[in-house]
Amino acid sequence: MRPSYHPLTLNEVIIQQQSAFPYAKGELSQLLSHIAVAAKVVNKKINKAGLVDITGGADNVNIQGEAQQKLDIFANNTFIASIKATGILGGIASEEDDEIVIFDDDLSLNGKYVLCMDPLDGSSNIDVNVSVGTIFSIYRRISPPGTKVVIDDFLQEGTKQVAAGYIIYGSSTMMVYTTGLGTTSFTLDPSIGEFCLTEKFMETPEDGKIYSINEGNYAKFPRGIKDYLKYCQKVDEKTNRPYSSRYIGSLVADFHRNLMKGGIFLYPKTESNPKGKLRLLYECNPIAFLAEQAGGTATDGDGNRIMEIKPTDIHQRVPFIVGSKNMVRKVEEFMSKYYEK
Ligand code: P6P
Repeated sequence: MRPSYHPLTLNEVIIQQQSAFPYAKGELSQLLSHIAVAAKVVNKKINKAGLVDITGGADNVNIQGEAQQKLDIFANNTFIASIKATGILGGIASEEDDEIVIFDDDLSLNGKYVLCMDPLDGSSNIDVNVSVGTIFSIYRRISPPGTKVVIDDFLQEGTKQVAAGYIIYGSSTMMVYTTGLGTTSFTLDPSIGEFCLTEKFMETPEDGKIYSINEGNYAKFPRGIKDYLKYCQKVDEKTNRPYSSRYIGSLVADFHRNLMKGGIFLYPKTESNPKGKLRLLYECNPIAFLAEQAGGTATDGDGNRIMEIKPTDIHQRVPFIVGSKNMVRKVEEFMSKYYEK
């Protein structure tokens, strides 16, 4: 009989789900457990960020042209080291590395999986103590085991993901992941150093009252997005519109709130950025997988399901609309009036 104070840990839940998982002989479970270990190491560093010289820029710039924060580099190195140690992965595509990182040791050459990750998303918020996150996505490789992984192993549609998740370093540190058997959340209990089960089979409300978008870009939004925002802000004769605008500028934090409460996150295309800002492989696809597994939807605003977009580049950007099913549908309704015919 389990003592009532001891909730199920991440490892226990993974093993439970493992038995229902078609083809993982423990590798996937081991991989998720190693991701959790790296997350604890990064979490510890983030929690002390204000006290040690680890915040602020690292005086260089990543492929996105964004100033790399010291914690970005620390997180990237920590996740790569921890995941490589499993020997299960053939390589990694990371926001912080221009090219794919190939693991060519004997063990990893036979690794069955590849991983895409944003090691510390929203890192520009670190210095102002706003929640940040790690986002990851796992695929089975398509190139033959025993060889080095190749770029095509990473350029798979999001529907091919075998697992995806994020860690949110917020008022508490949580891991939310899916292996296609629903979306499950865990909360780190620092007193025992374990991620403990919080919610299984999360369900995001079909409707919500929150919209999350950087309205500073309003002038450059497509007509359909402007129409949707006016719809949200319009005061209805009978009742005030119930919508609230909530935007923290950290994808994981904005998405996590909307996943729990219902809502929509939008990073649409603009005249100056027709592909939007967010990256398909290690931001949009994993978040889309989690959203869909919780009953939500994710599109590019032009009627295309995010997880069906065929990637052409590991750092490819796509417009991103994700959240409560009926809210995404409403955006698509407004946008469809102006689809290029
Ligand atoms: P903007 C953080 O840099 C990030 O990649 C996401 O976490 C976040 O949703 C978005 O960019 C914020 O972008 O242009 O609104 O500052």
